Amino acid sequence: MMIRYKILNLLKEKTPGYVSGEEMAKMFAVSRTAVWKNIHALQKEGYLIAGSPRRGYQLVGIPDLLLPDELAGKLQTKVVASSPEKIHYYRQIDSTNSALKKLAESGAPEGTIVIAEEQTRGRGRLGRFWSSPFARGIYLSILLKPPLLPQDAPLFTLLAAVAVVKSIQLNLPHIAVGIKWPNDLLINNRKVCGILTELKAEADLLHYLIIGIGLNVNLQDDDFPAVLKNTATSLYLENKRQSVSRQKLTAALLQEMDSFYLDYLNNGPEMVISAWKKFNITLGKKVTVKTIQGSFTGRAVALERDGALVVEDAQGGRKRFQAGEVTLEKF
Ligand code: BT5
Repeated sequence: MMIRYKILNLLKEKTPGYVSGEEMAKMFAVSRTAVWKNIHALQKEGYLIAGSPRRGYQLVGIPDLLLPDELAGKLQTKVVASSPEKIHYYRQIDSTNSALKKLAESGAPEGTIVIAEEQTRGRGRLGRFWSSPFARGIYLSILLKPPLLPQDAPLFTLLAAVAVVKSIQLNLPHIAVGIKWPNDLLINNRKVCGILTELKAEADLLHYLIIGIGLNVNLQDDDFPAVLKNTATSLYLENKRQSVSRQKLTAALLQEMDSFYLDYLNNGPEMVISAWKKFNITLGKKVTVKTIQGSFTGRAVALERDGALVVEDAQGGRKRFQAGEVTLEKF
């Protein structure tokens, strides 16, 4: 373990007490300057560490940042973020999906994740943006390499959606989150989470999938750009303006992703599909699906095993969609 984290663990153990620089230097067989430098590095990561010339150092606060050391300690996953090396953490990045793509291209193992406190170019589908203010939301991407055909990949957007809903339920059981096919999570009809699944594949071979999740956790009114004021929400706003622990929620989300994924590998898509059906707010509704080929209005009647949505028009004609933009129509 890096000296930095040894120091951190020691400070945690002794909280609210002090540990002197000299004691740490002896304990870890380094110079006092090295101790000071490592304390400084921890402070830069966001840990609040007070220093007193006579008594030493004291850990005063752990920030609600998604620091790998804090996350790794909360996880018991088999694939997703299953070792500290698989967690790539940035305070700021253009897009976690783009960063993970680079890692995937250089051979990163399955379960590697990229997580950031802030994205400067967070992406939605079709070149749209994802607003990602610092330390307010969860912006993370997960690399998976399931043995399946490229055309089965859309199911993974649904898998991520149910994992997010479950993790919210575990932390905020009173909040009702609904899934709008294929990739939106809504609370009271406002978007709280979006999912962007990207892949690299040949005709009949999937190389890898990158699942990007953007979840509005502690965003307050002013954190949203004006264009989203009437369409977006956050868990904070829906939770009587009480903050939610991003660390706990992220850990729960990674844990749920891992267990749904393992279940998928062992037993097929049934569990994902039945969880999706339970939380969805799309089936049975009148919908308009827009795709590049045009738009189609009808009733959403079924979800297929690969995640495709089946819509039936007034004449009984059925159409199957693997992707698209859904508007829920009022009856
Ligand atoms: C999505 O696209 O909903 C997928 C969003 C995925 C974001 C994650 S964050 C981590 C990872 N790294 C990335 O770069 N991306 C992923 P779409 O269905 O196309 O919706 C995009 C639309 O949602 C935008 O055009 C806005 O209208 C709206 N939007 C943007 N930011 C939002 C936010 N924070 N909350 C709610 N709505 C938002």
